[in-house]
Amino acid sequence: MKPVKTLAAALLASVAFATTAMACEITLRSSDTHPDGYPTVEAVKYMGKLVEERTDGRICVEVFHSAQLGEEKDTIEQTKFGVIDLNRVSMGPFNNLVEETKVVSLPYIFKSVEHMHHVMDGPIGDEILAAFEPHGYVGLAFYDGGSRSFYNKVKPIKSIDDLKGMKVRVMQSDIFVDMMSALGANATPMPYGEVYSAIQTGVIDGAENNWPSFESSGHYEVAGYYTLDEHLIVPEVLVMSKISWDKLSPEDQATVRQAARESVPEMRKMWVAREKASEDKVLAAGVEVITQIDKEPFMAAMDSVYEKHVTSDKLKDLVARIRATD
Ligand code: GTR
Repeated sequence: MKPVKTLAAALLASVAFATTAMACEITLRSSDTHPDGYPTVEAVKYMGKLVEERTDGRICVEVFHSAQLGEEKDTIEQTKFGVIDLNRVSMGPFNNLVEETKVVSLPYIFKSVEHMHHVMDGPIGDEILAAFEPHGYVGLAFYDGGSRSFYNKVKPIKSIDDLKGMKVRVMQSDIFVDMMSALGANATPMPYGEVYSAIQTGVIDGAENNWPSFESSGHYEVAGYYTLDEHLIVPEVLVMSKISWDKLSPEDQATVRQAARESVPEMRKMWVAREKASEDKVLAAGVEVITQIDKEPFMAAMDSVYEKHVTSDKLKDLVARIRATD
């Protein structure tokens, strides 16, 4: 009798599954480079849950984590063409497309994560979100990306001199290439997914990132020195393809936008917890963390980066307003 019961249960389950799947009239495909469980991935899932509930299951969100849809630069392109509907990426790879994202990718532009929150939660953040639209994207929300610091496999970086001549991977944006040159290092821009083996094989000496990425990518296994110089606080962004957006009714657009907004505080909570968990894991693995570092020389070296990249009146004004925000 038992197998029959099991078969009946399986049949029922598959009918239930089919009903749920059929109920989604629209499935929004969302890309993320990070693995399942990472705060950005979970935040978009949370947003999707809200959207599904509020549209009675008509609109669903499917998150493709672990770069299943490609590396960030490629997915940004595919999002423009509506091949990918939603995309959670760093602002860095957007620098060459949306000029305004450059200001929040500048080294030491934010005094702290709190300062970044104040700026991105206010009118400047709204302005930057709106700036995506003429380029084929609808900016929905900003997520946290902590502070980025240097790690490498060669030696502990205790001062700016230790960076001289080092080969350091950066995100694919000219700002970061110039940042490394200003610090006397050699920048190697490359996709995130290639960094682990590049460090392992010695193509590069190291890279830079926040605690959760340093840990979840496994980079800490191949780069044993982490220096908390915190040169970048780059917010992350959730965008939607304008093509996919235009297919939604104004009411559904409002639901998506609101759900994205509501995912932000959830994301921040998850981020704080993950930062701590990642730090614990990295420390337990024996990585040497350099905390006593004089940031002044790093900051002073960035003048040339600002001179080169903050050229238009629009960007100058944004930088001045960010600096004037508490
Ligand atoms: C992470 C960020 C990713 C990606 C990655 C990188 O901190 O969350 O979106 O930009 O850094 O360095 O490429």
